[in-house]
Amino acid sequence: MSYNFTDFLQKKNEKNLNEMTNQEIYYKLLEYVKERADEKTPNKSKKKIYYISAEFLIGKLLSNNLINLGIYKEVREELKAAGKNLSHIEEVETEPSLGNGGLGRLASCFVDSMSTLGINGEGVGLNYHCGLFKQVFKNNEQKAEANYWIEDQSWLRDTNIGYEVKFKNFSLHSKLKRIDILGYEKDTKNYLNLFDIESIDYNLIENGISFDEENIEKNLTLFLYPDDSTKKGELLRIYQQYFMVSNAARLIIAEATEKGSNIHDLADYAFVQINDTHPSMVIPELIRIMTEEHNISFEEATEIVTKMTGYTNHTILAEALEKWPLDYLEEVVPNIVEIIKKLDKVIKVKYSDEKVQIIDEQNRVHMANMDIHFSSSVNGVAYLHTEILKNSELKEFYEIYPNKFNNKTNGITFRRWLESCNEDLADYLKELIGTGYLTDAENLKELLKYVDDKNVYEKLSQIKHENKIKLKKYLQHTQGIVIDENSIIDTQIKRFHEYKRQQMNALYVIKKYLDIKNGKLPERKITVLFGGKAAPAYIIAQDIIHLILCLSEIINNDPEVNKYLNVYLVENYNVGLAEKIIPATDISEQISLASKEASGTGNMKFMLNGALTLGTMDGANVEIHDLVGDENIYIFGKNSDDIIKLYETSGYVSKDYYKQDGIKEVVDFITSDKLLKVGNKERLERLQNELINKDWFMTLIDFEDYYNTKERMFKDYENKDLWYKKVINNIAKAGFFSSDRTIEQYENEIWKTK
Ligand code: Z15
Repeated sequence: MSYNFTDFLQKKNEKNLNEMTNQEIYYKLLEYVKERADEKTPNKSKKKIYYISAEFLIGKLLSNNLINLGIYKEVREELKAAGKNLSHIEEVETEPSLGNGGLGRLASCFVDSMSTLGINGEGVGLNYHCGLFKQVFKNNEQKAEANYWIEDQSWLRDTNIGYEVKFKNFSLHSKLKRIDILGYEKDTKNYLNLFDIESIDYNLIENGISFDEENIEKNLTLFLYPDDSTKKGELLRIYQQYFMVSNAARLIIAEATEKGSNIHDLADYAFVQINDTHPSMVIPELIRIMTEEHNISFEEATEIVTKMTGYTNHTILAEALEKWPLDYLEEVVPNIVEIIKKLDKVIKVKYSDEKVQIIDEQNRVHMANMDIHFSSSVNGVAYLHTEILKNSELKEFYEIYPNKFNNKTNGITFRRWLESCNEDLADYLKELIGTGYLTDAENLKELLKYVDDKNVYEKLSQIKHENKIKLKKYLQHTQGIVIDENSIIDTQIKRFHEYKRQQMNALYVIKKYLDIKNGKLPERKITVLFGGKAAPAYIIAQDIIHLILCLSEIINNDPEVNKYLNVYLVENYNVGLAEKIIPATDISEQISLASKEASGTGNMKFMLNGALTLGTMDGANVEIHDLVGDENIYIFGKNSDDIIKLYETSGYVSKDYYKQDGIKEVVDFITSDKLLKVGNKERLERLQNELINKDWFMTLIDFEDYYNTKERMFKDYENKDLWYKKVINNIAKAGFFSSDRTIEQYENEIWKTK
């Protein structure tokens, strides 16, 4: 049988475990896991999936790999016997933040599920040397620092695979690095393929995350773009995208040829899933290679590529849909501009509607439009989102291609988001219903036989309490924050964006503060936790962070208030922090303006870990509501039809809401003396002005309902039986949100590798 970690150390003539530092042990575990991963064989099938994505927010890999190898507990016991603590060793690992948020984390859950299901499907992306910036707070503001993650030893493996990528003014040689993606207790594995350039120049970094943007040959993979949703037409991004897809196209063709493809039949060997528009240039690039190098006609190449690609849309925010000026593309990759123009002609001949054109009247290339015309599948990421795409945002396309449109509601991997992050809950669930839920998540429904069992309520509440204590210790140790484990924990963790409405939660905090000052005291102490980064170029998002940090300073230091209310914004929110915060949370804030959050995936993680959702009818919240029923979720606010109508008629005037009793005093507080004393006048005034005179994401329209619904939640929390009955219902129904289910749907309805 296989050898354990101690055997491995002996074989390598290492010191005894008890003589090693945590750091040394971490690096030896890394080697050991890699050796164990070598025993697995890559999945095989004629057709292979290439999930191309500019982001893979993989998070730390040690514990996940140990779990997937089925040796987590065994290793922990070996370490324990030598007086070592696995959770301290996990702290040594640097987190690879190769993604901004939901889209990147989704890609990582998907590669985990593809491996677990034994699907021959791999990720393809870029090996950024600095991941998403490290967030630090100074003077109640966010500062961005470079975030290196690659060390001499890491999960990356070198390969001798590399290709030449031609840009207008120079060529670059790539080299492929790989990370093993182990399925849960499988003998097979897949790779995450991350392309890199041959030499990176760290000296190009100037200050924080600013760097010399000229020297593309030395900086192409230096940084992950920090903009989530608001994309500016920067050349470097085009360089990155083309580098990624040109390498992907080469890899696809090489692997297919190896298996016997004559390229005319490439669609039998490969399917490309395009994750948002960032990899869209793969379409013209594949057509280019086929026509220029394989003697295939433009018509045939187009047909093949259309058959072998699918596009996933992740947003309806217009500003997030990439539109590259033709000049920019001309300057970077003239070779594919020719192809794009030809594709555009094909469409112009067929359709006169300006909305469906690839190149618009201002000579901008609409990447999504190209994807929709020249791929065989277009999917949204939650039921409501796909409906909005079909019926409003992409209506004109839906009329042309009704059969291309389909929905794939997002999911999360339960191995990381339950088994690994909430071991006590996972173990307890196993006691109640066995281990089946780990590979067939629908088994969680068996929990329903315990909905009325008070012993189960008691145990679940104990586990939550323990998780709060663990979070408290961790935050105290790493950030100097001391949370109260006896308080109700109310959490909003996600990127800062106006549509996600952290500002509405901040207004709630102000109202609660004023309530307390006026003698209206909560029954139990409330801890409001925020976490998230704001794109450095997104001023209002920075202002919202500033407001929260100022509120936190005032409230946590006010002895009249801090007995009842604490507010914290954790620094440098990332996957690792999410894994600690989610299991300790009671209230999951999912309060985006209806119609704006495509899906959300944090909502699913909280539900699975025994928090109740306070949310709008948006994204996947709608499906959570359908599954658990009205009585097990707290829904408030206007619905998406109302909101879409308001936008169409310009019917929302924030000032009308501002003037109302109960709202005015709260908004006015943003520029009160109290706040100005700790804050920056310009930022606070700008934010207040935005709320009163613009409020594009309609914070004020939902504020009253939000406040009242939250109050009802606090009241219900005091009735433990009532609360935990809802919690059990949520966990039991969370099976639908396993990314295994999502990937099975992609496989059965789009990819068809089997
Ligand atoms: C991103 O993380 C998402 C959409 C985008 O257009 C970009 Cl650029 C980044 C998110 C959505 O906002 C979120 O609702 C969704 O759950 C996630 O993608 C995964 O689909």
